[in-house]
Amino acid sequence: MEVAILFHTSTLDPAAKERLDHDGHVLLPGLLTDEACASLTQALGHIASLMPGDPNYPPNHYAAQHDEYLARLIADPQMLELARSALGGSIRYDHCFTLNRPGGNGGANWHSHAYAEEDESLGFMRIFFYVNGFRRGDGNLKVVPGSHLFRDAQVQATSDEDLMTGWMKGRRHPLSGEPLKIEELEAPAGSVALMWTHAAHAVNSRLEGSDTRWCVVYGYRNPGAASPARRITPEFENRFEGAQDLMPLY
Ligand SMILES: O=C(O)CCC(=O)C(=O)O
Ligand SMILES: [Fe+2]
Repeated sequence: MEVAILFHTSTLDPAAKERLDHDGHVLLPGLLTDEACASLTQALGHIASLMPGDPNYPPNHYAAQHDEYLARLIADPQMLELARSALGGSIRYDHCFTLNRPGGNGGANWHSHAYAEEDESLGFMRIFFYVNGFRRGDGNLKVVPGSHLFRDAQVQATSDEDLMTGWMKGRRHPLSGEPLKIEELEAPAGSVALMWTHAAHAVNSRLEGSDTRWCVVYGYRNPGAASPARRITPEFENRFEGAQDLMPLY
């Protein structure tokens, strides 16, 4: 299979890296090429057609194992360059989830994700492909800049108000000293978002009548700790060709 160029550029420039580390996320508008968007739309539609599937290995949580194009992206040289420009040289692949949200989808409550809470030298990066983007108020991602620096795997709230009166209350951005605040993102088609795993985030409902928001996330991390997010079957770990070094837990 011929795989087209994925990104227009695959290095995170110093300003983008600075924003990523300061805010916990960075949005890279229009990074995906049109060819990649076309292949991704097809692949994400393919995963949607396999749902719900095996409850133990649901296709959306093992997406790369169910689609050849998504599998190839795990070790795509541009993908690895982007992941390494955030994480440094030593990385492992962790998971590939589809996050397709059709019209009327309920979004996601506020949460963060776990990895190596006690060891700041170990990072976990999520790389989201927002193939057809999103507008504010319609399946958009929301974030709290600075929240990743608390390395709290337990952030939870069912509404913005809950988060503001709960987890956010009294907390300040550890670097700027400003009170934490919620930011609603907007992403044009072809956008990629990078996010450190401990960042507080949520997703607004997709409006009834909106088309499906096509999205896939790839997780990469520095090896060194157990990963509760990891979704790789033993068969895939052993048979994946071209990325053997990326697949082990440690
Ligand atoms: O659907 C999204 O945009 C983000 C979903 C999410 O919270 C995640 O994958 O960790
Ligand atoms: Fe999440």
